Amino acid sequence: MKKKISIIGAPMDLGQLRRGVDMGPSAIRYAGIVDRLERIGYEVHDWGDIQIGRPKLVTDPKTGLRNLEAVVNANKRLAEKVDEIMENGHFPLVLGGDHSIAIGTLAGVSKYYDRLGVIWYDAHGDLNTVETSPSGNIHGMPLAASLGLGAKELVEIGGYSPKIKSENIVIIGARSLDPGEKQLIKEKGIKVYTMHEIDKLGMPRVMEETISYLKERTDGVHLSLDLDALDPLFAPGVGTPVVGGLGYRESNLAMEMLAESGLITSAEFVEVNPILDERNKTGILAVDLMGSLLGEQLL
Ligand code: EXY
Ligand code: MN
Ligand code: MN
Ligand code: MN
Repeated sequence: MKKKISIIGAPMDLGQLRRGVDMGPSAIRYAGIVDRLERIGYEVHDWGDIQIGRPKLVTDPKTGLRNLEAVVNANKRLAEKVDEIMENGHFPLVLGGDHSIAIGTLAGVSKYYDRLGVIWYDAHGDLNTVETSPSGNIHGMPLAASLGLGAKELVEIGGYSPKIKSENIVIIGARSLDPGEKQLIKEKGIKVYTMHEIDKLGMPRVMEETISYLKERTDGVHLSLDLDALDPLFAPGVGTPVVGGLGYRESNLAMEMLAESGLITSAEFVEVNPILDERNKTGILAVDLMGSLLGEQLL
């Protein structure tokens, strides 16, 4: 019987300031994700995109949060859809949109597990709260919100909190962390492989350690992959590029090792912005990584 994957797009650009990332889901579809997964042997259901709305862009005068209400409402809708996909027993593959959508994805997924793990593949920590955010952009807060930290409206999406525990998180690719995030990582003992550890240990060792670390303590693992984890040479189409990032093959190897491990139970690929891209290079890269994650063989 064919394994079933349900794709859903969240064309979200309200969690940050650069227009264009709302076209991420179409850029990924345009790069051929459905055919790619069918060719691997999956039965693919494309649920289309959730409604984001085109609200007036606002900043809360008290908290500095941008577009809070619209981001919350869209993530509630995403959580419901992802919940439905989980109930159908399909593998949820969520296409972003900026990284604020991870709040909705995790709200839809984590209730199906007792101890959900998360691999946060990202140049950033996305661990900011109202108090620590330098920007008020909610795409810099989803991991904190999913831990139960930050604005109540974000933390309570899906009707429960927290979604995940700090000991079940592994951040890979970090190279741009704010002071408040570094503080939180230390306080909570979150496992982080910055670019320094990755350079020193090599991706094979980082993935071996990550896989065994999560295997022994979780009953499902969500991959939240922000394309800005990769070096801008390979992924120019992202809103917050940071030089000195992960390589093309290095990231495909990471995905291939995750595929071999059988660990990943849901995934999202975020921050693809075709307006900032070169001929959909980042959309094509995202589809390559999804293929590797979902078992594409080179031989
Ligand atoms: N840490 C910075 C902030 O909170 O504004 C930048 C966050 C970028 C977030 C992108 C999605 O990874
Ligand atoms: Mn339900
Ligand atoms: Mn991110
Ligand atoms: Mn990022």
